[in-house]
Amino acid sequence: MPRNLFKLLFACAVLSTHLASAQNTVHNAAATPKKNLTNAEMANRVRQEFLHAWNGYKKYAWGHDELKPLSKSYRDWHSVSLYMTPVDALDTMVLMGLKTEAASTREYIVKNLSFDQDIEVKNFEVTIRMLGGLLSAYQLTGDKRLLAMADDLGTRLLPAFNSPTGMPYMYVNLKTGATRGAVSNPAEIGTLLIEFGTLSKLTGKPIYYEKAKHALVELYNRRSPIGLVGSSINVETGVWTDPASHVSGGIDSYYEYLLKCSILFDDKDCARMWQSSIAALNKYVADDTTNGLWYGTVDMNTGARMATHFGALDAFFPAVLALGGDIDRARRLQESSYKMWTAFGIEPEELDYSTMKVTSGGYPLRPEIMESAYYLHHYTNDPRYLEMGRTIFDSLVTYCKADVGYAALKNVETKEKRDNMESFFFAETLKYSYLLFAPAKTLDLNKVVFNTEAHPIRKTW
Ligand code: DMJ
Repeated sequence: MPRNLFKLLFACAVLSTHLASAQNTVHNAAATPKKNLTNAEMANRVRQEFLHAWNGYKKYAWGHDELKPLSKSYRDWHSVSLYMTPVDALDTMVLMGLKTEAASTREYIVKNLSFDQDIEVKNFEVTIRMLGGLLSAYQLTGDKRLLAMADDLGTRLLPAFNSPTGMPYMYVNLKTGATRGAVSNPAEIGTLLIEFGTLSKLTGKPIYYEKAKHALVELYNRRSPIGLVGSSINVETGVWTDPASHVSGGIDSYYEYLLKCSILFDDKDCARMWQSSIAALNKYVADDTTNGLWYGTVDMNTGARMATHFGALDAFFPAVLALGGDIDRARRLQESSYKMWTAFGIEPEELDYSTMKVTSGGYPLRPEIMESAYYLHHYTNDPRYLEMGRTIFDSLVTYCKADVGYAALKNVETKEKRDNMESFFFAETLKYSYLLFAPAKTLDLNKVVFNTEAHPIRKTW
């Protein structure tokens, strides 16, 4: 990096830290929607809001998994903390140029985080947040201690795959390897290969790739005759226990990883599985209505429509469609997601798109709609997606900003806040918001693949 540019970035980071320490000023300034900010000003605004949330976490929840922003306390997922927020947030800090903060957070994680704990963790959540976060931070910083920690974590998660089918159990104990949770779903079974595969490539240990790939193939092989998967499956018997097929939570990132693993690993099986899956989704699950394009719920065996529901989680799909080259459907679906957002001023967890009535009204600070705006802007350069990003970010600040950190909403119609700030707010929501407005050179989307928690992985093999 040229010296002057380095100095400039450093000066920006210092300036942002100073701005964030004057919390009240930042709060009041940012609460007013800013219509005419340049992209650079928007990126800086996102960075200030990151610091507002991060400083809240540091003050009231440091060393714990998450900040509880309203009660100004903290929440740990288990009996000991796994430093979920710092691990999830680290690569966002690096990308935002917050060098001092990133360096001290990295040091803290390396010195304090231990996976040698007698706790039962959710394989999927720990893989996408912790393994993904450690691997991406390793690639961005070159700090080999992070790779060693990822390797240790990967080894402790491997017993999850010891089911009769090879599809992983939901839970695994990090110390004993004991497993639990035979009834799982496509997202939890099929969203592991980016992380486990990358671990294999970076450590030279093939077992991680093999286990995660085998699980993905076993799942795909149980697709229905019309090419769809259901919502839940028993990993011991391989029998589906819920035939509802959609692209929402519980299935979503299974499809995402078929495509992304075909790109990241040049894996031809994944490419083939993606091609046949997207064809089935577009034939049966897509719902082209007078109210726009949506993806609803159908029976995996018959294709019969079961529900016309779409929600905040489904809003990741335009990004995947765009990455897969289907810009037309990506654009149309993003318009539907945006309609869902603007109908209430902020998006609900789920609505019925045939009536536009809310069926589940919370908003846990989800990133997916911003992720899709970022992908679509990258592929089309259309200012429409910057406009969307501005509106979405303005609503976030207006409705979710708390005195300390950011808070989820209990109900998007009343805008009542909930005492919760998930780590994905740092890993994803703020990262995609920043990248949408930051100069393209901050991170070249053509050169990385984001895991489903927005941790960018570079193909160095
Ligand atoms: C994240 O943990 C991941 O993006 C996951 O794939 C879906 N849910 C959350 C964010 O909404």
